Amino acid sequence: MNDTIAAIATPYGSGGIGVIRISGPLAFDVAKRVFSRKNDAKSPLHTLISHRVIHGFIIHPETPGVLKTSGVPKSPDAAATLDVIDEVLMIPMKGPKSYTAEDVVEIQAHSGSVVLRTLLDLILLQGVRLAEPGEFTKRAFLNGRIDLTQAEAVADIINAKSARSLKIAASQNLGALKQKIKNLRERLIDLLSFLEANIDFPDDVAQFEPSAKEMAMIDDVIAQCIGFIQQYDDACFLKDGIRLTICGAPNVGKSSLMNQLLEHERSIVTAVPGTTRDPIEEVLNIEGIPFVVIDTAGIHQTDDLVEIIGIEKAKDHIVASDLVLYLKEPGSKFSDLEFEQIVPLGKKAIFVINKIDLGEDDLPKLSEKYQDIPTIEISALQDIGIKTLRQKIVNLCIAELDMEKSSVVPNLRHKKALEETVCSLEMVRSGLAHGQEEETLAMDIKNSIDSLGTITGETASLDILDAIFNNFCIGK
Ligand SMILES: Nc1nc2c(ncn2[C@@H]2O[C@H](COP(=O)(O)OP(=O)(O)O)[C@@H](O)[C@H]2O)c(=O)[nH]1
Ligand SMILES: [Mg+2]
Repeated sequence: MNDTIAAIATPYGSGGIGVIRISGPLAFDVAKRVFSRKNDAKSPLHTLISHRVIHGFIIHPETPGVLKTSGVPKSPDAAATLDVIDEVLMIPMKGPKSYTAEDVVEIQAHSGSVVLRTLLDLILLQGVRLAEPGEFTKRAFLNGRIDLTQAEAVADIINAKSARSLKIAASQNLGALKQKIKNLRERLIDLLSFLEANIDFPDDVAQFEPSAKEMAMIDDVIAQCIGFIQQYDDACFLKDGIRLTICGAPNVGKSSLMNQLLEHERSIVTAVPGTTRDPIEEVLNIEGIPFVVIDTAGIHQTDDLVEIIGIEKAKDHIVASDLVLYLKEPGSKFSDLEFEQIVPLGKKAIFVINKIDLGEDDLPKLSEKYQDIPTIEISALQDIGIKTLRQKIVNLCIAELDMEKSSVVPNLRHKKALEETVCSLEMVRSGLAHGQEEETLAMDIKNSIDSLGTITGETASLDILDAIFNNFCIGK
């Protein structure tokens, strides 16, 4: 934490601008050493004004003309010998008013792998260490500028696959979840302090008498934790993508539908049954909601070993998916037995009749038993009914979801901590009801406070921190 770190903060490859970020006590000194206001000589910066953009050049400090402050080369020829790496904009940010709360310098250079790498190498030569993945954000957390939920939100923003998941991440980044957890924790801390005062100084404070007020408070905290857990269950797919599997017999047009939904040729389509073997997965956005669409091998009886493996994989995907599109063609019959073998009971499904452009009247019909499953007629080939199908998919997936409520959506780690909190609070609840001794009550309350603290980071172990920050990219 005491050293200075640097990394390229923008993606690898060519682009308009690439950013190098430096953070730590040496950041300003290093910036002054490699930066020059002009390209004809070293025009050193004596002071850096925080949060003000400066235009200039990054020059290798070991360049002969640079090292000598007197006898500075004036001619264009001499300038050409200067080792100018790039023309840049530099933004110094004095801590704590920076991303990491340390002194930070961001250098906006041209984005190319060689120019950024050369710049970074030069900075690393000045006693600066290459940052580990997520280290800038980790420092922001360790320096108390953000809590753990906000750090996690940074990764969620970077990885957001849709407008809705971005909205959730952005609200968490602003501290929506942090604030809610903090409030719950403070209420429990108040109760704990009162209890502990009773234990330590029984004669000096009013006797602790568990009242309806304490009970109601515990009930309320439990209810709020359960509410958050519910929100995780309802909305976690908004973060990870709703899994949508396309299945059915060979040649019904599964791959054609996949391509039509994606609006590009992703799956191979041929008139030969058994074309698709390995499941094909792609991310798709419908109305800002992320889906993972999976095209699978046609399910039927076969002796072809490769197809058999593909069919097994298809079945696994169906089981793991949130929604199944079950395809049939006109002229075929719907069979309960066949359907049950493919789509497990209770799985959300849409019955899709494809190839209606063929003009065939003999359309398959769901049996009585499956009247709740919506049916839709399409032509994947001629783009008929695809818009309606998209709409149906979205409606089915988000029908039960209250979008406003889900602006605070815990992740799996938070959910586990919330479950532990509820567990400890249930013990407190029954302890209060049965007049349990104060020491035991205090311990259970303390456990619940600690569990909530792992969410925001107050009581998170090093393992948790490593697990979170190792998932970041370098430079974030
Ligand atoms: N007429 C018609 N043919 C289609 C339609 N969708 C797919 N096909 C054809 O059906 C054949 C099988 O399609 P494919 O997508 O590979 O089916 P899969 O085996 O279920 O993946 C190909 O010749 C497609 O051109 C459709 O809506 N109408
Ligand atoms: Mg196919």
